[in-house]
Amino acid sequence: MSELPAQSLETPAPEMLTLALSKGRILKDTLPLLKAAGVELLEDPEKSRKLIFPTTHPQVQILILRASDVPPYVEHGAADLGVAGKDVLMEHGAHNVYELIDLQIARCRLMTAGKVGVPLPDRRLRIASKYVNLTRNYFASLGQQVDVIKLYGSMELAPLVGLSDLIVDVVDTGNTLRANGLEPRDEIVQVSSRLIVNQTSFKRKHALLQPLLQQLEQAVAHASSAL
Ligand code: PRT
Ligand code: MG
Repeated sequence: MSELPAQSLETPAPEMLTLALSKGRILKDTLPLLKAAGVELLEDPEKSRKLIFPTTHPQVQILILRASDVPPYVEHGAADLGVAGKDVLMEHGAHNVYELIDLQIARCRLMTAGKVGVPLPDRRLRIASKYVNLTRNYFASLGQQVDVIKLYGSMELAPLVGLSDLIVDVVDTGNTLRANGLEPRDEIVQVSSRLIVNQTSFKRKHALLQPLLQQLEQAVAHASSAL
């Protein structure tokens, strides 16, 4: 009788939770909340070229992605959880995910903006944005057909050089708009970052997720009561 391979006698690998985050403000503001839930990074992603990071929690690992790539990773189950701005979620359309917790971090406002003091022309408007779906939906909700021009950055330049009449972008202090001779016009939506979870992971990994979600919710409540 042949012996069982040693491997099969070992306990199965523990179930893992994979959380997708983006560098910058989301990472910075999410870390204290994770810490309160017993999850700390062992290495600073801002100083590393790695993309997968283990944590002090043996069953939690963190992926570092571009902000706009977080929803597709969670949607397709490559990450169980993710943190993404409401702007990014509205643009992507949150398929196959639950938006579980408003983490109340990375707050800003999604706005239209145009050149200071310049009225809108009496023709079909041209709007430049990286949020093309969101922009189209917003103007459609006002009954306005517009031409949307997709840009990947430096939106503020578009009205200055006549590429567009308005831009749609997120605004925090308004300094970037002011520095470029632009002014905020209409607020589309207030933005904060949300914890999203893949729907299948939510069911399959419920036991592992539940305590983490509870601690995160408490940390958010504690952080906002301290404001
Ligand atoms: O930078 P990258 O192209 O990789 O992606 P990203 O810009 O989407 O990521 P990141 O990390 O810059 O932003 C992540 C999320 O933070 C966004 O999806 C928002 O939900 C949220 N957030 C909060 C902001 C801001 N505040 C913000 N001020 N995202 C971007 N900005 C930028 C804005 O685009 C503009 O260029 O900051 C500038 C305006 O700031 P003020 O203070 O001058 O108004
Ligand atoms: Mg950015």
